[in-house]
Amino acid sequence: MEQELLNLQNEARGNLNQLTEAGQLEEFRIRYLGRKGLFSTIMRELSAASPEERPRLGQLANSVRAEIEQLFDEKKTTLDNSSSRAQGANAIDLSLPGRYPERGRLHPVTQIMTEVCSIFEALGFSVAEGPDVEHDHYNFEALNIPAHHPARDMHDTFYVSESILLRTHTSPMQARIMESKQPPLRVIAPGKVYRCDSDITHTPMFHQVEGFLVDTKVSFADLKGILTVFTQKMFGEELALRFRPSFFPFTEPSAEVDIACVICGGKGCRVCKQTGWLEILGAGMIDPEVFKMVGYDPEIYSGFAFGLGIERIAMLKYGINDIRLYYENDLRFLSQF
Ligand code: 2NL
Repeated sequence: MEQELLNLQNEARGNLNQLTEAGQLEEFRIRYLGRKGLFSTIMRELSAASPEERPRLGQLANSVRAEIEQLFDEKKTTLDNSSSRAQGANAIDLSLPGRYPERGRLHPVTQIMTEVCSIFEALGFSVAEGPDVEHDHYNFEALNIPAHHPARDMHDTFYVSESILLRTHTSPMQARIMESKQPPLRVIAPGKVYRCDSDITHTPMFHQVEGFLVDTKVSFADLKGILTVFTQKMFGEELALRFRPSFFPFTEPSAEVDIACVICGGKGCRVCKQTGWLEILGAGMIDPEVFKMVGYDPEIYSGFAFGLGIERIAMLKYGINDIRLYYENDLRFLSQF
């Protein structure tokens, strides 16, 4: 047994010396030091040794095991160190292709906004931007919305103070322009607007483009012409269009403009609520009261105005069914546009 122990010691030393990778260590441990390993097998023979021999053999066995364990630990430390150093060197693999930062893109609302603006710019309109925080006068008064009009209800408007508010539409900008410039004018006002409302078709902040044209002898036919060109450029030349009578405080007569449903082509579906039509904008001839408010003579000038919601246009164009998706910042949604 003594010889066996010494042989095992020699063999283990030699084997351990030849190990070059951390991965081989476990194999060595199982073979020599494991519960069913060579060392344990020899130890089982200890019980067969004579009582006089047993203490000496036991001591020898313990010291052999201790030595193998110590050598094993030393080897493990060396190999672990060198393998982590090797990994460190490999952490930068110069042969790999570079990691490109993902290319960004414009938000779908910004894309549609830009598209709407460029269609009107091509028709001779200039673009005006103004403050989101407005005076009550420009948001309501100048647009012929009197003090007790439902649009002034606290539920719709975010008030900053009694007479300062977050604009509920972009038309205050148009009123500012009319007040400071003389016709002829063709202007669009894109931007953010705010209403205290939130569900699958409303967010408290959304985007509008409103526009107006003022000149002498502007007629409803001019309004129809401009808006027909716009909807055709936006949704396609073939699309049927209809002007439906409506009401806005700042225009008279007023109309809502529908396009044939882009989903079902006019047959009736869930998106158009079985009507075959989708409302895409509101418009009308500017009310003489508005002209008086901004100091234009309604006997000389006439004009039309229109307004559309960008989120809604993008929803119709892309078939999006929940407006809140625009503002959740989820790249799985946003990167589709
Ligand atoms: C709608 C309807 C509209 C305007 C907005 C406007 C009015 C004046 C001057 C300049 Cl007096 N702009 N805006 C006119 C008619 C309708 O919007 O349904 N918008 C989403």
